[in-house]
Formats: sequence, structure tokens, C-alpha cells
Amino acid sequence: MALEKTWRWFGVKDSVSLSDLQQIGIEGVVTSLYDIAPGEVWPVDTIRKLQTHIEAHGMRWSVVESLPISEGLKTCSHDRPRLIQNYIQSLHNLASCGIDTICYNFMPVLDWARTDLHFTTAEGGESMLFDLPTFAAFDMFILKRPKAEVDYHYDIIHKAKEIIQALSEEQKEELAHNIIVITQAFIHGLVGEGDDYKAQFLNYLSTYKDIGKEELRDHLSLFLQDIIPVAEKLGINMCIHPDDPPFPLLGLPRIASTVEDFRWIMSCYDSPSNGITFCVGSLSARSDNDLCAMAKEFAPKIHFIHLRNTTYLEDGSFYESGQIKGSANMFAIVKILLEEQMRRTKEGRKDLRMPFRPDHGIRILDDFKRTANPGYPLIGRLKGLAEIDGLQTGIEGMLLTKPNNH
Ligand code: DNO
Repeated sequence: MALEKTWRWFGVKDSVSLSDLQQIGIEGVVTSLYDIAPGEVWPVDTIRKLQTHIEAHGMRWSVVESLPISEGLKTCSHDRPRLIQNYIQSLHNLASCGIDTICYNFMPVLDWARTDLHFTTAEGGESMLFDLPTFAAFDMFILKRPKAEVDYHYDIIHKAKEIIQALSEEQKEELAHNIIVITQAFIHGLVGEGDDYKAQFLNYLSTYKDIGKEELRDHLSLFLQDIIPVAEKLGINMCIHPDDPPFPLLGLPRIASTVEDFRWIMSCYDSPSNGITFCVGSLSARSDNDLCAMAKEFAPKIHFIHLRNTTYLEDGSFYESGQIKGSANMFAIVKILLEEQMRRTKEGRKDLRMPFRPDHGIRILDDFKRTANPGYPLIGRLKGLAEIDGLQTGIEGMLLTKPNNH
């Protein structure tokens, strides 16, 4: 046994081709219909066309990442009934093509956030950094979000003031553009290019002025009540992706960050279809998250896995540190996941694949000659995949070897 080897592929425009993935030994592709706006129905023929293309290269469409949750579902706007109906229709259409694993997230406005997309590692590669004081500088002095300062500790505000003074106008623009547009654009970002992109973004933030943690939880709960029974009937596993980073940003509530959050989500609707994307990278960026304990507790509900590590810094900042090394114990986590797969085999469960993908990689070597979305270089991810492969082989050997059987 081994976790299913998958790869995030951004469709026919991706600089990595499906033949490349076949050569690497990928079994399952993780992708989305990027040309369809969040909230609209995914038609069967469009799904089928992409699926046939993937299958022609000897792989399966293993996971949809993501079937995006439109803002109207997160805010419960007047359009909610139509949006839920569309989501349900897309689930029916995906199920009719035999696609059974759907990743989604419930993060308001912003999907993921980093302040530096070209953070140089000690070895000379390029990784990504979330620096809290720099983020605060963006929030308070570039975006100028009203009352932003109440969300930051005095020390962070002090550092943020120093940072903003040292930034040129161009650097300020680049920082804002990275956070609002560049990191979001390739995954159904809300705000496009344009002179007023900061104003547009502030406008989206303001739609949450009356939505705190409790309200957002209510909206997720409503979503789960509507979606999970349908998914269960269709044989689909829904898996919520954790918040990245796993703490509130920009005054927006976050509800998928901690063990308590995931317990609450699981309790909203008790079904095998109400599952989790275990993203080690996102969850590990918070020092009070015990990743091994979380992996053990939620193992039966883990339907999709993102393997990458982070190293956290004292002030709430962190940087991405490749697939194996970092704050989380990757050996122990992969071992727990492989044990879960063995347990599923014994229990006769059908969902044995347990797809994982090497999440964001460090840019190295020929990655500097290729274009790729931030976090998704070919060679860096390939290195991570090889490392995880080796780790899995070692753990499997260890778990399957009986005493005295050398
Ligand atoms: C960024 C990713 C996110 C993630 C989605 C899942 O690279 O971590 O885009 O895939 O949030 O819904």
C-alpha cells in the first residue's frame, strides 16, 4: 500500500504537461475547471472532456481542487438558493463522471496569503514567507483598512512602521499586488488587474462587516446541511481545506484553523462524506496545532492530503521549508496516514486511495527558466515528491516487517 501519488495541474495552459506527469509516475491529477466562475454549474461535457484528456495519459482525475465556494455562500447573500442549487448540480455532474473527491475551503475573500514570493533559502533556492509585521504594514499603511491597528500587538505595529518607511513606492505596490492579485489569480481570485484593485478588495472585505466567527460558522453549517447528504448519496467525499495561514487576517473570521474548529466542523453533520483535506503546510504554521494528534484524531475523515512543511518564527511569521524539514514531524504524520490506509483495507473501506500531493515546492535549478504559479515549480515539487516517496517506502517497510524478518 501507499498513498495515491497526485499532482496539482492547472489545465492545458500549465507549463508542465500531462506526459511530464506520466513520466514522473503520477497516478492521479488534481485540478479544477478554472474557466468557470465560482457559483456557476460545471457542465458534464466540460468535466468529461478534461477527464478523457487526463485518462488518455494513463492517469485519473483524482481530486477536484477546488469546487470553489462563491462569496455568496460564505456571506449567505440573497443569491444563496441559486448558488446552492448550482453547487449541488455540479456535484451530480461530477459524480456522473465517477469523480469522488472534492476539496473546498471556507476562507472569506482571500484564499492564501504570503508577503514574499521570492524568499531566498539558505541553500539559494526560492521559497515563500509570511512575515506578520510586513502583512500588518500592508494592512494598515498600504490598504489602509479602517481600524486595522486594533488587530495587531504593539510590537508588530512598531515593526510595521519601520518596514513601511523602508519600502519604496514600487515595493509597496508589489506587496499589495502579490497579496491581492498574484497569489489569488490562478485559483479563482476575486480581484483582477486594474487601477482600483485595492479599492475593490476593501469593498469585498466590507461585505463581512457583520460576519464574525459565529456567523461564518452558521453559514458553513448551513452549507454542510445542504451539501453533505447529497454528497453521501452520490458517493462523494467532500474535504475542507484548512485556513492558510491558520489565524484571522484583515479582520476576517477564520473557522478552519485549529483542532477545535475541525471538531466543530465534523460535528455539524456526521457523515463519512464530511471530511478534511489534511494540509500539513497550512496547519503547521501555528505552533499550538499538534499535527500528529490531529492526524490521529481525524484519520478516518482525511480524504486528501497536502504534504509540505513550514518553519514558524516567534512573532507569528513563518516560511515554507520544503516537503520534509520544518516545524511538523513529517515522518510521524506519514506513518499515521499509512496506518490509516492499512486500517481502511482491513475494514473493507472503498476509499483506500488516500490521494496526497506534494504541495508548494522550493524553486531550484531549471525552475528559474520556467514560468509557474507561485508555489508550484516543477523541479522543487518533484524533489519533494521523491523525498516523500522515499519516506513512504521506508515507513511501509518498517510497518510490514515482522520481528526477526530481515
Ligand atoms: C495554494 C493552496 C490553496 C488551496 C485551496 C484549497 O496554493 O494552498 O489554493 O489549494 O485553498 O481550496
